[in-house]
Amino acid sequence: MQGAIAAISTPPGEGGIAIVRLSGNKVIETVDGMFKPHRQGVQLKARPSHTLTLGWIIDPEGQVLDEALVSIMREPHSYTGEDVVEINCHGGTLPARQVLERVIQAGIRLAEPGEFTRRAFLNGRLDVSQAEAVIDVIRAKTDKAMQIAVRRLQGSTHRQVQQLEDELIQINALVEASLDFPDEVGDPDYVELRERLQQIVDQLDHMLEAARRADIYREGITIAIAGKPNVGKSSLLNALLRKDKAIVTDIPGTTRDVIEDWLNVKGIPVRILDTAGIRVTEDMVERIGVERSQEVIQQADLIIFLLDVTTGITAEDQFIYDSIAPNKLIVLVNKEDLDDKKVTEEDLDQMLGSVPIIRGSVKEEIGLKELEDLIEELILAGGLESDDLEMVVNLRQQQSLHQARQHVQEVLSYMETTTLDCLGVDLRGALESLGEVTGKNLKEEVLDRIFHDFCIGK
Ligand SMILES: Nc1nc2c(ncn2[C@@H]2O[C@H](COP(=O)(O)OP(=O)(O)OP(=O)(O)O)[C@@H](O)[C@H]2O)c(=O)[nH]1
Ligand SMILES: [Mg+2]
Repeated sequence: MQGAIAAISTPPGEGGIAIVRLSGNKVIETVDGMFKPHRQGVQLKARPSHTLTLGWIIDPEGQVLDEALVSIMREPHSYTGEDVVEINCHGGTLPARQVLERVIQAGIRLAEPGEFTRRAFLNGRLDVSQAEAVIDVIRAKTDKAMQIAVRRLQGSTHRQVQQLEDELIQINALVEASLDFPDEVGDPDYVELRERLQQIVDQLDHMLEAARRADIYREGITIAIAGKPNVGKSSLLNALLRKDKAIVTDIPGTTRDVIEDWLNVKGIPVRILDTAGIRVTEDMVERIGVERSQEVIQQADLIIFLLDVTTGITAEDQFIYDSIAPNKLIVLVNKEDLDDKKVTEEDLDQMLGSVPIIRGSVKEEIGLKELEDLIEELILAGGLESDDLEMVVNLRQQQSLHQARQHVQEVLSYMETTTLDCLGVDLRGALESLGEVTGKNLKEEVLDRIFHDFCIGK
């Protein structure tokens, strides 16, 4: 067991309880030295694993710091695989801080970010892809993102990669047999070899494709609402969010900053941005707002471009349209509830070509359902089939899978024309890259980077 570490594992601020977590050598004995159980004569070190004990945490002078429920979990059946103590203090910042300070006084070191999880990894409780899934579980913004992360936590990636590794090891053995015993074994069966390697490439492609599509569940996508002043952008934001988030007035130039919020579209987290109406303006504050808006519009994955039916298509509209790539655009012709209609089909045809167009009224909620369906359709076009869930890997793992694929592809390209020991080099390269996915072959600095993404106390 390694030296003991401790941290507050609950978020800062007020709450029902706060937990100070300890892991490592002699943590149970150390807490015994600062704990006075309500039931006299009880000692934590004599208690069985996975039990709770209620009592007082006391300072060296015997003064009570807090009442706490202390749980102990002995190695190897704990999160880290080491002896773990969790002190459940009263909520609020102070009790947990005082208890942590007391623990540190007793000679236990403060944990680094992710150090508990890192120990779980080092003790074989988790592989790296599971450790990374822990972060995704913590950060999941929708049910679907959570579902994907939990699957990975259960080790689904590990099993997939293991199968590919087994297959590669067998193929490598075939190649080595031919290399070591050319007279007895002869050349490998190239037709069979090619078939089996191609299957590995196909499987890797499948995993990479699933990962790419799953990314949107984790990262989400960004939709920007764009248009000239007063077309109804903020009204649309409020309607989509079903709350009064942005200020709406009939004064052009109301919104001066980018306003954002999250929507959940079939499990995909969608960041939706209301922007300042884009126009040339002398007002300095508004101008900064316009610049910011132009920036976020450029970066958005999808843009809802609003036109005002009562103004017709103006030079301002044309200017905004020209700055947006048409492949990620939905046009909403707004204010159709009003009689003064100046946007004709011909106008739209001429300006927009094949971009999807909805005519409606945000105020009267006409066309909103249609807009939401269209957004959903466009987003889900890049979405995930349910049986792909098993295969989702993160960016780091995608890179390793990609490298493995390159190695196997190399073997396929040169199989008949190169020497057997050259093939062996690439086969072993592929195996090494696959080992990185689950963390078997990860270098120390990569591990450092992974675990530093965690919060302290996890
Ligand atoms: N009649 C009618 N009025 C609307 C409709 N949508 C928005 N409006 C009105 O248009 C005015 C401007 O709406 P906003 O949502 O503030 O427009 P905006 O595009 O955010 O404007 P800026 O922030 O100034 O760029 C308000 O008075 C709204 O009530 C609609 O569908 N029909
Ligand atoms: Mg606005």
